[in-house]
Amino acid sequence: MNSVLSIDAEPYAFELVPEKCALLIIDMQRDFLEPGGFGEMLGNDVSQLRRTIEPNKALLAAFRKAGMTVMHTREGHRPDLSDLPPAKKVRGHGATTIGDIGPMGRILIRGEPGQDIIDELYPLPGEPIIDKPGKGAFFATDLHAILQNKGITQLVVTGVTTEVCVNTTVREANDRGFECLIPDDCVGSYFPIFQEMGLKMIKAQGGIFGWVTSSPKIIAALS
Ligand code: TIU
Repeated sequence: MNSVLSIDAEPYAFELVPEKCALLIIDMQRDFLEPGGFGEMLGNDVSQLRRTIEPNKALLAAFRKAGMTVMHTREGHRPDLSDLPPAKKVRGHGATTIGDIGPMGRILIRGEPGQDIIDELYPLPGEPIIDKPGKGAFFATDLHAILQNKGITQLVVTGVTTEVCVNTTVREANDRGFECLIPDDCVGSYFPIFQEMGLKMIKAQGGIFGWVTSSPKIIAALS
């Protein structure tokens, strides 16, 4: 029988089954997090995201040590932009948009340095990387198929940004029957109010989309 680890969480304890639970790290990409990247070029305060790096490192190490499933996502598009909706390309009316040359290569294009995952959290061989064209990790990807084939029914979701790609992915996962646990110190937003509200939206109404905890509680349970 599978063991169950009870994790203190809001709105109530999360019953984590290690064999059925994966860590899904969303979009910890250089262009979103590194000083001098596209995120900072747009005027964002990357320190709001960078505070999640160390907690994610510790949580990732704990999942790897426990032999549990770890998966990573990257937001990005094909170099020919054939999977980039015109509406996404022009959104914001910026001078520099997706596909243009940015500070670390073409912005959000697969294979470019800025689109890749930061060194601190770089995937190990065998850890699936999901390249996603949307904000949610399920849209137009093979994430659902891979999770089903691995027998995964629970997700610990971390990464950036809390209110955009993390929230969208948690909602997609919830609708597909996955139970989602979000450690608040491992998700980040450029905007403190969105960080707070993005987490509140998940755990409100009896955990309408999922549960919120902090990474030390997960790590303690796994060790
Ligand atoms: N990964 C992710 O959240 N992509 C974004 O575009 N986020 C913003 O907050 N802009």
